[in-house]
Amino acid sequence: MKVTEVRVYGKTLPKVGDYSMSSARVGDPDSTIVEVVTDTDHVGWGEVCMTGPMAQVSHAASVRADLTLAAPRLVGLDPRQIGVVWQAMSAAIYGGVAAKSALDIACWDLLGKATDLRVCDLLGGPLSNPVPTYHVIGIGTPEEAAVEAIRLQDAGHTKLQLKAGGRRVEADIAAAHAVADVVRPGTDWSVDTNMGWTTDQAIRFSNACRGLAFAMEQPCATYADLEAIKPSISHPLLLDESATDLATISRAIGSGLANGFGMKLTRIGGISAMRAVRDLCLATRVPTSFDDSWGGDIISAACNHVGSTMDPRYSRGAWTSAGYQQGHYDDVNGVRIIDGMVPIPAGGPGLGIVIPEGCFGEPLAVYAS
Ligand code: 0XW
Ligand code: MG
Repeated sequence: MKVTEVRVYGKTLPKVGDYSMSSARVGDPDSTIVEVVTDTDHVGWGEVCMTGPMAQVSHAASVRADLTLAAPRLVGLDPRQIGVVWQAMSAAIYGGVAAKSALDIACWDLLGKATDLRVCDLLGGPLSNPVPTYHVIGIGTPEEAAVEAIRLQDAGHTKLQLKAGGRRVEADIAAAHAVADVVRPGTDWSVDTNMGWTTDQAIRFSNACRGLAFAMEQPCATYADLEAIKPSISHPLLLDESATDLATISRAIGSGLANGFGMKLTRIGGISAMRAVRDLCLATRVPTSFDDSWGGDIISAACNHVGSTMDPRYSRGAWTSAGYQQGHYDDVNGVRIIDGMVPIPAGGPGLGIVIPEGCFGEPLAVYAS
């Protein structure tokens, strides 16, 4: 099997409802999809989609620019040899990990199709199906947060994330107490500011919410900030945006800084890197989620497949933006949240997602020999 062509598409994902984080109110994200075509007529699909230029370091234009360097390197390679693919991509561009991650995901899709195995089977087999996910409560009033927490738990969600930051910390404190009053036994929850607080605000927040059973996700912007607040907070600390690579993740575990992670596949290297994070977190019994910033059925399926193979005791869930947007690429097998859980897509080997002809219109770019 050899790659003959790589096609890059853009797809706007119309959002449903409000989705606010400390740094941005999410609009209609612009997703980048890659189609890797082979000489055996197998096709692999990958995707990367940022919520916008905040709070990720990449965005649609930067990803597509990075693909101009990384994508041509796949032409002529055997996509099943994913280590060889990474070597070739990284010889073309040192950074560009989000673009490389999308191509990595397409190669795993192809490996599955070539072996007639689902991605989860290639990763050791599913330990969960359906796979737990978590749902976000956006930034709002205490009453709004409590009402949404009740609605989500009534819908079967047992993992919640309350967004905070970008306003007076007293408002975040009030919202957290309001959610705490309605969280039911068995519901795990976290408060995530997407780097939005100063160290002072994070410490004040934790002190004012002492005894409330949530974890704090990425309360401040930098790894050093998180180290600075760690001795002064009374809540478990989850790293998200600071968990930029396996070395940093390993250091955060080894030092005891991290009590868990909010991981994004395309921030660290796609399915290949997320498999390594899964194994490290399993070995050290540090829970992690299996997320990405945003996206359609392809990236949601990739997160779901990897998340399904994690020991459930250490899975914080595989997030999908499916609950916040209209439609699917694959109307039959697309990623759906059912009672707070996400079934593994059943459309066949690889990611299990079947992309209809013309789904993404004309490609933005085509790379061929
Ligand atoms: C909840 N997410 C995975 C989706 C949004 O991009 C934000 C992100 C997070 O955990 O920060
Ligand atoms: Mg987060």
